[in-house]
Amino acid sequence: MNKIKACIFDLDGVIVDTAKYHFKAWRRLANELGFDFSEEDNEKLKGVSRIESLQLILEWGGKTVEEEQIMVLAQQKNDWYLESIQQMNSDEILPGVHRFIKHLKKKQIKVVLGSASKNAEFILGRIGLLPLFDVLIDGNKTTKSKPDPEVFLKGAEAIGALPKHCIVFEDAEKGVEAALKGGFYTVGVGHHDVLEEAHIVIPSFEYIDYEEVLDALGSAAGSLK
Ligand code: B16
Ligand code: MG
Repeated sequence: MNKIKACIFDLDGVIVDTAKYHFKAWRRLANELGFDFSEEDNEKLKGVSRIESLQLILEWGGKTVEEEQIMVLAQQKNDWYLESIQQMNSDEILPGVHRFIKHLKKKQIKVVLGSASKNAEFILGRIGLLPLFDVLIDGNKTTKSKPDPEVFLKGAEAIGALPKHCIVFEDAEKGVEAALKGGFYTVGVGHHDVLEEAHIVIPSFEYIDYEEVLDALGSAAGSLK
């Protein structure tokens, strides 16, 4: 296996579980517009940008709104979302993530964020992980949504590494697709049935260490061209 120079982490669903806060805010918006949507539907919003999420939700509710209303509704949702993440703290870091990232730092592997969220820096600050990241690529620095690989390619470029020397950790199907398209070693974090395209899938970071990930990737993906 090639020498790995960086690990690129998605945020929501990999480092923290903010999906529940997104769901609460989107559902409140949908309810105000006179319809509801399920937690199952919410799954389809993982890794999807704010505006595209809104467009999907409006579609599910059979609503059409004026173009200028789109930004107003997205802003309203974000205000509610921001309210609920104000008090986030390090208790919300998903199990094993902090240990895993600290180990990468010791090994001098670069730690990069590759997230669709425009609130990523704020969240990393709240949970105390911001100082551990070498580079942040988030929704403010990208123009194309996953499954486009832009967010991960920009992350690799920022540290001067080729995709084949980076590992991407992703919890969303579209994120896994993006990482594979970009030519990265790809680790799905979560359920195998949703993430089966990834080179390997881990349920979480709780019982796994970096060397085990490398071994598993070496057997599953070998050397990436
Ligand atoms: P914001 P990720 C994504 O983050 C979320 O999974 C997705 O549900 C959200 O709509 C998107 O960020 C945009 O977030 O409204 O905070 O800009 O999984 O790519 O880290
Ligand atoms: Mg995610």
